[in-house]
Amino acid sequence: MHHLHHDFTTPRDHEKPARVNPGEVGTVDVRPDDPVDLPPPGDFRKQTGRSIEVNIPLLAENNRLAAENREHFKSHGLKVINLVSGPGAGKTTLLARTLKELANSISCGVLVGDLETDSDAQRLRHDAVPVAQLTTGSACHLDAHMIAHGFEALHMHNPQLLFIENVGNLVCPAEFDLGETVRVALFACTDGEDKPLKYPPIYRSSHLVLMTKADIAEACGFDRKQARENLKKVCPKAEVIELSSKTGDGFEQWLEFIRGIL
Ligand SMILES: Nc1nc2c(ncn2[C@@H]2O[C@H](COP(=O)(O)OP(=O)(O)OP(=O)(O)O)[C@@H](O)[C@H]2O)c(=O)[nH]1
Ligand SMILES: [Zn+2]
Ligand SMILES: [Zn+2]
Repeated sequence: MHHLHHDFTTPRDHEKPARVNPGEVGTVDVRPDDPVDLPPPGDFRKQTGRSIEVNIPLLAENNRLAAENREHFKSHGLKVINLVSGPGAGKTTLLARTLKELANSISCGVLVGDLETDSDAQRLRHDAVPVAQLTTGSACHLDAHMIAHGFEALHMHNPQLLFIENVGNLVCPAEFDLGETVRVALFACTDGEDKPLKYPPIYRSSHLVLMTKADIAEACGFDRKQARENLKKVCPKAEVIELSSKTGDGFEQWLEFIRGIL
């Protein structure tokens, strides 16, 4: 069941996001107008009843907006990749390298979500690509409403591909459809082989799993056979690609996957 800080995310409709051009990095503040504070320790029992009440309409509303996004993207011929993982699995590093490989031949845009800072957006700066940082404040995931605002800010001309880097979180992003074409989960060898078994929904809801940081798998004592078996149990249909954003190993397969959805 979802917790209290998911109460409501209302991007500030009155604040028109600044227009972000290729080569620029913009920030779109999508934090709720009325953020709900986390309850102090020991106080959570008082709060749980409320979180259960708000959860159902919240997700239903998100699903409705996600369907709208999907229609909208489709009418533009735009494909959308939603990257999800726990914190630090390598989403930004992967994206930076991916943009270097693709951005001069494919018209790309990027939305990147974090609670605070635009440091990921700055790392993704690219001459040919508009990049907007979505700062969520307390929200531990992106939702469909935030994506609609962010996409508006990007003002993409003849866009072909939108990358979304979700907030680093192995739990909540699984439940929030953004209207994406495909969802891609990153599973770093530094995460440990057991993560698919412990956090099934994020992997189960993904079309592709990227086993990242392959260059340091050995040093981590990562058992890739076990990891693949665990993924098979949880998401038997998902494609799995092992890669490294440092060395570029496995990247051809990943780029092939992307070209395959365009
Ligand atoms: N060795 C190695 N390190 C990597 C690789 N990809 C990312 N890293 C490192 O892992 C750390 C986290 O990478 P990020 O790309 O910031 O991860 P992230 O998923 O975007 O993190 P959040 O946005 O905070 O959730 C950084 O120190 C990266 O340099 C890789 O393929 N190999
Ligand atoms: Zn990142
Ligand atoms: Zn949460």
